[in-house]
Amino acid sequence: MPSVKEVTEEILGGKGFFVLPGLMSQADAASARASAIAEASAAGLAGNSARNEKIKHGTARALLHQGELFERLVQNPTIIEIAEALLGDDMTLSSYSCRIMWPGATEMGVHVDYPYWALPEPFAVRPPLMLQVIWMLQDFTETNGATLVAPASQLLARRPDRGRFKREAIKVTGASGTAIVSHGLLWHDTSPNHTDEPRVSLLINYGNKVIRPLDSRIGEVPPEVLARATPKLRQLLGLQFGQALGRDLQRQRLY
Ligand SMILES: O=C(O)CCC(=O)C(=O)O
Repeated sequence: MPSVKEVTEEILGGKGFFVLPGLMSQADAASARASAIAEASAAGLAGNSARNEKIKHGTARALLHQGELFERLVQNPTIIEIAEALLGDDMTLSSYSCRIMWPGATEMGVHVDYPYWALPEPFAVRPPLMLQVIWMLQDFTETNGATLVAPASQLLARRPDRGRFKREAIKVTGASGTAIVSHGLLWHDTSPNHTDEPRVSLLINYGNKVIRPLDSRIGEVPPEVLARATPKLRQLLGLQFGQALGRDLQRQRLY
């Protein structure tokens, strides 16, 4: 296991991403995958806009309404350590969903992550505003829609250029339970799913606390989830924003 420093340095000043195998058990990955497929199937082709219908991508959201497994997965201690080293120990959860690439799914389109796509350029690599975690909920293979990344593209600190991405992108394959952690500025995409099984990723975006969460309803969880929430989960849900600001003010001796 690499040190947190090695991982964060690679994310900021190196390839922009790090692949961490075996951080989630295969049993947890399989359960999370089954829940996501069940939820998306119940909702039809989830998020069934014309565009999603065409590219055969679905999304399962509201994961914190779907049982304790998802509460545990979003607090993976290794990932939290990396996220806090990059974003501060008061960072929060910005979005939490599963991307389902049904058989025949095509690329979703190269992009940087929120909030960068919602901001005007120029962007800054430091301080990072967002860390994306792409969890492989089954093996990501050459043919089933594995994630594509352009190494070191975060250093360009600009919106993706499709031609350059095509030339430089590599496919990240790996075993179920692997996490890809990346800078929100890294250019990335999905590859086509040529198999007859859905490919599912668990997508987590952790953000600097001052960035409004992408999912504006991220803090709306069922009362029983709130009642059993750990301090870390409360932090992730943005419930400790006031205290975090208080610490910032104290550090600057403003009060
Ligand atoms: O599932 C993946 O491989 C990446 C998906 C992604 O980047 C996204 O939904 O923004």
